[in-house]
Formats: sequence, structure tokens, C-alpha cells
Amino acid sequence: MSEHEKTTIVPSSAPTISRRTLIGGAAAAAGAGALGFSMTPVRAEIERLQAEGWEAKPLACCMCGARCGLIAMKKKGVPVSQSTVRIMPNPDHPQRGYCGRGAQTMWLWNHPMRIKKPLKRVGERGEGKFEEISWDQALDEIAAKVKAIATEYGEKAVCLTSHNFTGYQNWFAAPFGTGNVINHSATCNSASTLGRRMIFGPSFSGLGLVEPDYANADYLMLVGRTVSCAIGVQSTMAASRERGGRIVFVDPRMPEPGFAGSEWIPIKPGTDAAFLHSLILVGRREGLVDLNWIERWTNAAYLVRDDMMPITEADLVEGGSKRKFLVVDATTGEKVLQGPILNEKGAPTGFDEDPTRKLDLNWEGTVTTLKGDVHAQTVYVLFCRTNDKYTPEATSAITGIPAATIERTARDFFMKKGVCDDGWYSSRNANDVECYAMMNIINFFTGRMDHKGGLVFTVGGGFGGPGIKAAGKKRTGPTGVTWDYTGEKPLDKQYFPEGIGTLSSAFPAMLKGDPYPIKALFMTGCDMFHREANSARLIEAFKSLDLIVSQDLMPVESNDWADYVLPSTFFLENHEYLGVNYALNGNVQKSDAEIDPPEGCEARHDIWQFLEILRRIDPEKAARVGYTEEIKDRAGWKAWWDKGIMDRAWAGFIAAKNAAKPGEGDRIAAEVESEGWSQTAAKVYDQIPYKRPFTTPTGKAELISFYALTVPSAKGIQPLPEHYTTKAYTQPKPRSNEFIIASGKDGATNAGTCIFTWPTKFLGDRTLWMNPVDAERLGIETGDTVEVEGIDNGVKGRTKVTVTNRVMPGVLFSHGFSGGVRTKVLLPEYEWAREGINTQWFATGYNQVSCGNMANNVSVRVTPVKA
Ligand SMILES: Nc1nc2c(c(=O)[nH]1)N[C@H]1C(S)=C(S)[C@@H](COP(=O)(O)OP(=O)(O)OC[C@H]3O[C@@H](n4cnc5c(=O)[nH]c(N)nc54)[C@H](O)[C@@H]3O)O[C@H]1N2
Ligand SMILES: Nc1nc2c(c(=O)[nH]1)N[C@H]1C(S)=C(S)[C@@H](COP(=O)(O)OP(=O)(O)OC[C@H]3O[C@@H](n4cnc5c(=O)[nH]c(N)nc54)[C@H](O)[C@@H]3O)O[C@H]1N2
Ligand code: SF4
Ligand SMILES: [Mo]
Repeated sequence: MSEHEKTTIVPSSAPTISRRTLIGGAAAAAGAGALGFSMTPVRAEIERLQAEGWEAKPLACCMCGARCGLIAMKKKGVPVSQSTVRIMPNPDHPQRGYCGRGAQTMWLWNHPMRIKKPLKRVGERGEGKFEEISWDQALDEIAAKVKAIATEYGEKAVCLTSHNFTGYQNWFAAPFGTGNVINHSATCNSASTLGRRMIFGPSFSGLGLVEPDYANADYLMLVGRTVSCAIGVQSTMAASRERGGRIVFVDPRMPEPGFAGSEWIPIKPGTDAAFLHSLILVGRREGLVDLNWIERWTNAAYLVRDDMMPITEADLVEGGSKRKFLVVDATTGEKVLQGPILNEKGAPTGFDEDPTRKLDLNWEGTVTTLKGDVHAQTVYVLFCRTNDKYTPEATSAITGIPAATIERTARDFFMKKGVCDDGWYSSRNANDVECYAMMNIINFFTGRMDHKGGLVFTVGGGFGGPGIKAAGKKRTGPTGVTWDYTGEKPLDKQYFPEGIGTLSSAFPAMLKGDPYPIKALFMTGCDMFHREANSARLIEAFKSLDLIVSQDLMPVESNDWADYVLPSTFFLENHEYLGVNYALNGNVQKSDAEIDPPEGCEARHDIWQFLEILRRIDPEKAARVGYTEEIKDRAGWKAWWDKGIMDRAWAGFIAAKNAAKPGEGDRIAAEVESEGWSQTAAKVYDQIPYKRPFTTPTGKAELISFYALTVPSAKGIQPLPEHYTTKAYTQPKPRSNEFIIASGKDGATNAGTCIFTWPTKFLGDRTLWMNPVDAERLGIETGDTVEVEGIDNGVKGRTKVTVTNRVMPGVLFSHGFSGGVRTKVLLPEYEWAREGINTQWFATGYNQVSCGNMANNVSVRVTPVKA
């Protein structure tokens, strides 16, 4: 076993697989993967094809953010077609994918509806009438319009939005000079991100940094998290299941991977914070929680006033520090100050405290401050006071979960020292930030943070890719050109400073010029009608713009509103080095299938499109990012981008690795060449916060978020997270024809990327799920058509119903991306995509304060349609 293999997280019982020569030549040994599916046939097939003269190319799937490792097998010397390219999983890749979407890559490549040439709108916006034009015409016209808009209103009048391609957009926005790059996160991960930031501090907020140790968990609780997504997680979880690990889904509907042996706890949407509080309460009452961990590694023993503000040295002595917090010694009753050791940037690097001192968790009394006597108590006292309200009985009334189930679940969770997933998609009810904060907080009570099998901290792969570096107002391009950046703070940050990607905060700018006009919108790889809550508002925003450009491969509905649609290449056709998401170890990988777009398709890389527009606006701005001459064709692009920008950035990374440890870079480079991926850093357990503090004000995990209390931009977020009824939609009347529709994804249903494919036709579920109890009351049977009317906006739609006890009574379920497609340009054989509803039609678009996350859940009235 090499040094490298020793550090992987494969359980010791797993047979090891040699992973030396997968891509270069014939694979060496084979073995059955213990992590989910057997790899023997995959390796055997790769070997067989290689023997027949096929070549293997590594591919990082981009059908969702997981970026799983795939292999593209290509028959040498023949034109690319469905029968000469096979997409397979990369057998030992740390994010081992190959879900239905990744498997559909080649279907998408020459899909009959793939956009082949630049399109210019000829009808009204929304009509979907276009003519094909040349690249030169499209780029010239767009550049002229952007230039005119920038001259009249400034560069900030150009706004860009995307799902996965914010990085691409920065290649245009930064040298052009607009700060308005507003991604999709308000419909996706912004609430779970802020939930983590409140509890662990800013450097732990991003996706994939905090993860359950899926492979080693003994009891995994998934609150509104399906894991049909990031399919690698499912194969990792298999290791835990094989050892008898329990898996519990807390969800209004039973998700697809509600595997045999796992448990489904139906919960009323928007009540997760109450449920999690109640579990903690039962654990506390029954003495099942780890109070030692709470005392030592959270801010639970820190004294706070009745308004929750911490009492610091600054309150006690003139000129005292705000980062020294008052605690009480449990043995002597003495009041002492302790706090993090800070570096020059104010970030915690350690703890200035006596580790042997036992702190009083339950102290309450009077503290004399500079401003007089104040009543004070520990964070824990206040937390318990709130927590005590969530008795199983009271919580049952809020959540719809029987009190006995709450008690049993609490015992199971704490006795097995369970782990609760910190979540990904979190834009459900616009009271989500507090729910996600609680999903992290419950993990404090098992004392298993960063321990094997607990909620742990991942290590990154270290390769950031080529791009634009920022330092204050200076920007530096990939070839070293530096310029003064004039872009402003993006609009979403002005309205929702603790959030990310709230595009609706730019709508007043589009509609009323408030606070300044936005006149142009670039949409890169997204269908705004599935993405943005409140379709009517989106249409008004579209109507107000002078220029809309969409970059995509498929005719998504929002293209119908664009003035220009530009055909893009996708990951199968692009060359990239990148990290591996959702793995505990740090890894890097290569995606390089080198497949050209099909005959007759003039798709181009998104960054090329941006740089050519920029060059036509102002060659000097294009030169900032090293783009000094027109590139006319794909060969030219590959020379500039693949060999120039991307390979150069990779060579720099390898050189730095070699400089840090001789030979290390060479090892990584060789492994990436032979296997498509390489591990660059190993996860070591038991580090945070034991050896490295969190980046909260206290450096500890925070049970009451001092971050939320002291950072002005977090105003309105509860520092002590608890349940409240969402303001995003009207609560339905119980046992009537009114319901909340919850939505989400499933293995068989696809984000926009595969919405028009045959697997989606046959596997995708475009019906509305209804519990048998509700169906009987309303006289509805499976297959019946109903009219669905938004309670808050009166919008109507029709869909068929599936009567199933996989959704709880009083709640309906609809898959996020199947059905309700309204684009005008479908080929007749894809008309089925119109069936069903898109729940965003009924959504109010309400944003949670400070964070901006939207509620994609809605409330509706359902009426049977007589045949
Ligand atoms: N197959 C597939 N995989 C995907 C995607 C896809 O479109 N299809 N998209 C990718 C993207 S963009 C993301 S962000 C990730 C997301 O991946 P996950 O974070 O796992 O989210 P979803 O799969 O959307 O599952 C959300 C679940 O929450 C449930 N739910 C809705 N409201 C509530 C509530 O109030 N409380 C609770 N407890 N549950 C609730 C829904 O019923 C649903 O089962 O998946 C990625 N992978
Ligand atoms: N009701 C409901 N609504 C939801 C959700 C839900 O669960 N329920 N989930 C929400 C979530 S988590 C998210 S993230 C959003 C996602 O919604 P969107 O932001 O609309 O993203 P996708 O559906 O992933 O759209 C991807 C598009 O990118 C295109 N594409 C693929 N590769 C490339 C490329 O290389 N270049 C370009 N230019 N285009 C490319 C695809 O053809 C596809 O049209 O939807 C949200 N909406
Ligand atoms: S989970 Fe599926 S769609 Fe997402 S990256 Fe992996 S293979 Fe692709
Ligand atoms: Mo998402």
C-alpha cells in the first residue's frame, strides 16, 4: 500500500484496488468496491475497450454541483457518435458518481433540441421566435448594446446570473467593471450557508466544508436532504449502512433513497427548528447529551445579559477587550475572563484559557459593569429556557410528528451518538436560516464534532483554478496584468448582506432604476422560471430590460425572453483541472474528454463568448485577462485556453507542490494523468476546534450566535435559533382543500440540464403527490386532474395527482424540475415536458431578512377537475 492509499477513508475491511494505470493502459488489479457498487465490471469493461483500441479520458460531471468523476471511453480514429463514446464511472474516484444525469451526457451532446447557432429574437419577448445569425453578428450587436448601456448608465447597469457558472462570468464582469454578478444561491444554499456561519464562523460557511462523516456515521439524520443528489454521498454512506448504521429522513415526503431499513419521519414544512429543539430537550432531560463537550467547546458557559449580549472585559474595565468573555469557575465560583488568541487580522488561532478549569453552565446572578449592575446568566441558561418550551407534546402540535416518535428519535440519536446533516438546498420556507443553524447545533450535544463518524470538517484540494485575483480595489488577471477595479458592491449584498445570490434584489433596479438602473442581464446556464420564486415578478423584470442574453445548450423557458441566445459547450467538450467536492480528503481532478460539439453545432465555451464580447467593447479591458487577439475557432480557443490559461495554472500548482515537498507535485501530476484524480491532502480527525478554533467571535462553536448578535448585517436573524411561522406563504386551513406544496429533487428528476431527455420522460414524475387521507376527503384518485390555485397570488395551473402515502397528510409534493415547462420552442416529441406544474408559479418570492433566501414551498388550493 502506498503512502497515498493509507490516507484514504476506505474502511479497513475494504479490498484495496490498485489505481495505477486506469487511463494510461490496461488496468492492473480489480476488486469489489465496498463503498456501494462493485467496480469489477467497470474496470473489466475499461480494460476490454482499451484492448480494442479505445482510449479513456477523465471527465468531471457538471450536471450538478457534485462534480463526480466519470470516464469517457472513446473509440480511436473514428468520428464521435453515440456508439463510439461511452460514459462510465471512474472506479476509485472519491466522488464516485454516475447517476442518471451523468449517464445522459452523450444524449445531451447531440440532443435534437441542442442550440446549434447563435439566435436573435424576431418576435416579442416571451414568444420564443428567433432567427439563426452568425457569431460575428451576435457578438458585435451584443457588444454595441452593452457599450451603449455602460456609456449611459455605467458598467454596473449590466448584471449577470448563473447556477454553476459564476466563475465563468467573472472573466467578463471583473475586467469590464460591474460588481453585479448575482448567482442563484437564494434559491439553493444561502440559508444553510448562513446557518453554518452563525455557529462556526465565516470560514466554515461555504458548501462542502462541514459534512457528516457519511462513511463512518452510526446514525445519520437527514433533515430535508435527499442525497439522491451528489450521488457519491450515497456510495459513501453505503459503508456506514453495511456496518449497521441507521439512516433517518426527516421530510414531508419520503425521498427516493428512503431505502429499506432506513426510517422516514414526516414533518410539516417549515417546522424543523422546533423538531430539533425537542430532540435536544429530550436528550437533556434524560441525561443523554454530552455536557462536557458543551461546556468546553461551545460558548455555553459565557455570561450574557438578558438581551443575550455577551459580557466582555470591555464592559468591566475601561479599554478592556471585547474578545475576552466572562465565565464562572464551577468549583470556586470565581468570575474569570477568557477568549480566543487572535492573529493580527482578529481571527482566532487558539484559546487563552485554563483548559483544566471547569466552568459553571448554569450560573445566574448580577454582574457589576462600568454602567452599573446587570442581570446576567450563561448562554446555556438562556438556551435551555427556550429549549424547555419544545416539549414533545408542544412540538408535536407544531410539526405533526407524534410525541412518542420525537422521544424515541431523541433516544436513538443521542444513544448512538448520531450526526445530523448540515444541509445543502435550503430555500424552502424563508425561516430556513434558523432551521439550518439548529441542524448544526444538535451535533454539539453528541460531543462528536470532527471526531470519526460525527459532523466533521473537510480539507480542500488546494487548486483554485485560473482566474482573477482581488486585493482591495486592485485586480490581477491570469497573465499578471493589474488594473483598478471600479465595480460596486453587488446589489444583493446591499439588501441581503449575509446572503448570497438574491437576484430579486436587482428587480427594483430593473423596474424602477432603484437605487440605480440595471438595463442588461446575462443568464449563463439556468432556467430562471424553475429557479426564481414568483414567475410573474420575473416576467415584469424581463420586460423592463434593454438587453437579455442567455448562454445555454438547451431551449430553457427563460431563453424565450432573451434577445440573444448563445450556444455553449459543456463539460464534455471543455478542458479543466479542478477540485473534488463533498469528499473529506482534499483531491484534485482533470476533466478532459476533448470531444467536439456535434456536426453543425457551433457551440463555444462561455468564457470565449464573454471575452469576445469584451474585446469588441474595449480591447484594453479584454487584455486585462490576457485576451489580446481575436480567437476565431475552437482550435484557437484550445490553444489559448487549454494550453495557455488552464495548463499554465495547473503547472503553477504542481510547481508549488514540488517546492513545498520535493516530488509531491510530480506524484500528483502523474496520478491525475493516469487516474484522472489525485489526493493532495488527507483528512485528519479531531482537529477543529481542539487544535484549531472556529472563526466565531469566541473561537468556540456558538449555541447563541454572538456572530448574529454583534455583526450588524445579521440583524433580524435569531441569535438563539428557534421556530417561528413563516411569513412567506399563508398557512393552509387544516383538513380543507388547502395545502403546502413541498418540493425537491430525486435521483430520477433533473435540474434543467436533463429536463428534455427520455429518462426524464419515463422516470421523471410530473404529478402532484397527495396523501390517501386527503384524497379520500376530496374525492380524488390517482390519475385525476386537479386545478391548483396559489392561495397568495391566485395563479392557476393543472396537473395530475398521484395518491401515495409517501407524502404526509396536509402536504403535497411536487418535483422541482419535472413538468410545467412553458417554452414555446419544444419539438413535438418533447411536448410531454409541459405536463404538470412548476411550483414557482405560485411562490410569493418572499426573501428571508438579512439572508435573502426564498421560499420555494408554496400554499395552494386544489380542486378536482370534472372529466
Ligand atoms: N437528482 C438531482 N440531483 C441534484 C439536483 C437535481 O436537480 N436533481 N440538483 C443539485 C442541486 S442544485 C442541489 S442544491 C442539491 C440539493 O440536494 P438536497 O439538499 O439533498 O435537496 P433536495 O434533493 O432538493 O431535497 C430537499 C428535500 O427537502 C424536503 N423538504 C421541503 N421542504 C421541507 C421542510 O420544510 N422541512 C424538511 N425537513 N424537508 C423539506 C423535500 O421534500 C425534499 O425531499 O442537489 C443537487 N443534485
Ligand atoms: N420548486 C423547486 N424549485 C427549485 C428547486 C427545488 O427543489 N424545487 N431547486 C432550486 C435549486 S437548489 C437550484 S440550484 C435552482 C437551479 O435552477 P437553475 O439555476 O435554472 O439551474 P439548472 O436547472 O441546473 O440549469 C442548468 C442549465 O445550464 C445549462 N448548462 C449546462 N452546462 C452548461 C455550460 O457549460 N454552459 C452553459 N452556458 N449552460 C450550461 C443546461 O442546459 C440547463 O439549461 O433551482 C431551484 N428551483
Ligand atoms: S451526482 Fe450525478 S449529476 Fe451530480 S455530478 Fe454526480 S453524476 Fe453528475
Ligand atoms: Mo441548488
